[in-house]
Amino acid sequence: VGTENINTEIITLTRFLTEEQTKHKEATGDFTLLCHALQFAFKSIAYYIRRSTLINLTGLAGSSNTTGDDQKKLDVIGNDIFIAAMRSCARVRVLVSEEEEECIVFPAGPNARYAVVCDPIDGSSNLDAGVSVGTIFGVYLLGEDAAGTKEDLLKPGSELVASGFTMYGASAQLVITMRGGGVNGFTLDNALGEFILTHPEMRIPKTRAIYSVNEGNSLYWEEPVKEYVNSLKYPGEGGKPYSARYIGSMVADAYRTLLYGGIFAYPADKKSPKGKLRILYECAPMGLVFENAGGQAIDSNMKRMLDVVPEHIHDRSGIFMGSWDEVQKVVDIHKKHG
Ligand code: AHM
Ligand code: MG
Repeated sequence: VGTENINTEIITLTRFLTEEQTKHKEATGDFTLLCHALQFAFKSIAYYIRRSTLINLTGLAGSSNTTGDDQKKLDVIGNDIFIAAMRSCARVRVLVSEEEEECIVFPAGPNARYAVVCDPIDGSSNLDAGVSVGTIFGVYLLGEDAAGTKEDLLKPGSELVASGFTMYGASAQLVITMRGGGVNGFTLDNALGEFILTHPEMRIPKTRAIYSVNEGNSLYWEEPVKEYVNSLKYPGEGGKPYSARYIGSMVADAYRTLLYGGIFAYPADKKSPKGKLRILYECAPMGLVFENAGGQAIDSNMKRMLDVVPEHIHDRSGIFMGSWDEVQKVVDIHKKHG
């Protein structure tokens, strides 16, 4: 191997964050430290997922979470890892996790100015089959007068300062975006133990003939959703039907959609009138990623996902997100139905 093939100027997440921090004169370094704690949580979760079959971490923990989902052992471990990381960095005041009924409040401190939302292991029904799952996160900056309660988190996604996700697939892929910024993708190099910038300035293709939805729910769909999906499958004279891709892990379906384009949907329907996915730690963080990559994310009322304000921390919403043109087709069909 010639030395010219060795890249000695790789951009690690640590370097990326340091460079971002120096771009912002007003930055205190608190956000950077918070991100370091986040990346440690991702690395740990990735490590346990990879080893789960070997160290008896498959299967149920024997408990259920707030909404009655059976918890997997890894759901419990992922949640504990995430909480410990957020507590120990001393930059977080309030944490909402899918696995915790109430929000977790950490001690007040001069630097604990952030609120974090997370789904530690999303798509955990896929875990025991070795199929990709992910962690979703969002970060809010608390106001000076914030009391440090869950009310501080009942805000629209447009107020997120950063969000993203890590997919634990063939490799661990971290995607992060900041408000008003671009979307950057990193790959975990297991040997170095570092996330390396491999997908700078990600842009979602404007259009692509791929749809991703649990079609087993079509019996319960509202008319416009049925019509929309049918229009993809039966495009009429000379048209080519769309390809279907559905993993059942939002993070994995979202990551593919971000790279290849197309649309991911989990609409509200007659069985789940509020949808399935959670606003605070699933829909809003994804909304910011998709918008910042040049796509769209909307709810089942055709409202911008980032403008939806949850009333409760675990509230759900329907969601359509993906390539700009693909999501627009959903909007147009809904408009027609009035
Ligand atoms: P979870 O948070 O309990 O893992 O559920 C969320 C997951 C998403 O990752 C995925 O998009 C969806 O549920 C799949 O649901 P379904 O099995 O109804 O298609
Ligand atoms: Mg989830």
